Amino acid sequence: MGIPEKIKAIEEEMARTQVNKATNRHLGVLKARIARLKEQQEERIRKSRGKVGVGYTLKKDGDATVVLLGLPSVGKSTLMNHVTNSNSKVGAYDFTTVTVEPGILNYKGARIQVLDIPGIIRDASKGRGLGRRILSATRSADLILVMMDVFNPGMREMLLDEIRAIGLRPDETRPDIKIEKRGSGGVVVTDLIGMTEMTSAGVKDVLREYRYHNSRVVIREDITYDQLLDVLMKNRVYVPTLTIINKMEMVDQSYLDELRENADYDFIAISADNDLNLEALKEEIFRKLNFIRIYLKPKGEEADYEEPLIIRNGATVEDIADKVHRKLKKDLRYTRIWGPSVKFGGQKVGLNHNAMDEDVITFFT
Ligand SMILES: Nc1nc2c(ncn2[C@@H]2O[C@H](COP(=O)(O)OP(=O)(O)OP(=O)(O)O)[C@@H](O)[C@H]2O)c(=O)[nH]1
Ligand SMILES: [Mg+2]
Repeated sequence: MGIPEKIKAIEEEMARTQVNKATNRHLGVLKARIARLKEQQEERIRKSRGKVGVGYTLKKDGDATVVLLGLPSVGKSTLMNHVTNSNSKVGAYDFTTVTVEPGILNYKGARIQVLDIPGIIRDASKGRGLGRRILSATRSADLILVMMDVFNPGMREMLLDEIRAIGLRPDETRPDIKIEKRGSGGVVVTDLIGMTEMTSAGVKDVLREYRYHNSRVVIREDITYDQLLDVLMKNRVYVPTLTIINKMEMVDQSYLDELRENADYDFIAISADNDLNLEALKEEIFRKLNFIRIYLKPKGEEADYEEPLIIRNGATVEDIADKVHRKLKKDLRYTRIWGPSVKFGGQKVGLNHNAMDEDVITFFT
């Protein structure tokens, strides 16, 4: 039996199995088997293709990368041209854009890379339209702009499903799970209190499917087997989204009000072509990207409060050093910080210290 047949057989078994507390454990194992088979399948495709046709890899540039995801003709390229320095082709027909077009949006001192990609249609993840290779550009996103126009506001879930199918987890955070591999002792799962779906025995079964024979597992959240598998699969990308409804000038305010009432998501309405709400959109992108400002203070001098270094929240001293200069780390003796991330001004910090907004930092080389 080939891999697709095996997957199909397991899926059929899952469909026959009723979902309840007693079968959850078994379903978890079946899900794990499918996940492993799919990984093997991907691996084979990758190998057979060699270097050509592997996911779209465009060099990351700027302080963060955002990707425009939407059906054809919703106005992605128009928006791109109105907020960045680039000139992407615009047309009144579908699939005007045929490749990934990069541009830079400068806003409040941040350089944000924007990727305009071809329109995405249902089953793009299975190769329809311009396909999977294009879709894979979304994997490099720090934020995904899910774009629709006023005529098709219901396509959001379809678009999210397409990126889920290639391993993205939009608007989810990585579950709080720690797995330590050990030399012996079997699989030890710390007590799972208040879990809705999972049991310790089920977690053990799933881990065994994943060839974790000796390991200690700590789970601190009520999660599902699917979420556990996401962590085991490693290639998952957890990414926030921002929804945009374009061509707002085509409808009146009451239409938008009604849409806002009925939609199960928040959105920002714009008209890319008429520059309506684009400043508000830029602000929202900036806010969603969670930037922090770091003031660099050269040794023995005043800090530079005029031009802060802009970096994503969660950045470490190491990330900042790398951003200041590629080779700085090599000559770095120690680092001192004044500001919100330390207990006292001038505190010595290590490379993996997390910086906070408005920290002042001095590198001693
Ligand atoms: N009325 C109106 N039309 C717009 C607006 N923005 C873009 N358009 C038009 O919509 C059509 C498609 O625009 P594009 O920017 O090429 O759309 P796209 O999403 O990049 O399309 P693909 O590259 O084919 O996926 C063009 O005719 C644009 O002029 C808008 O705000 N209002
Ligand atoms: Mg386009």
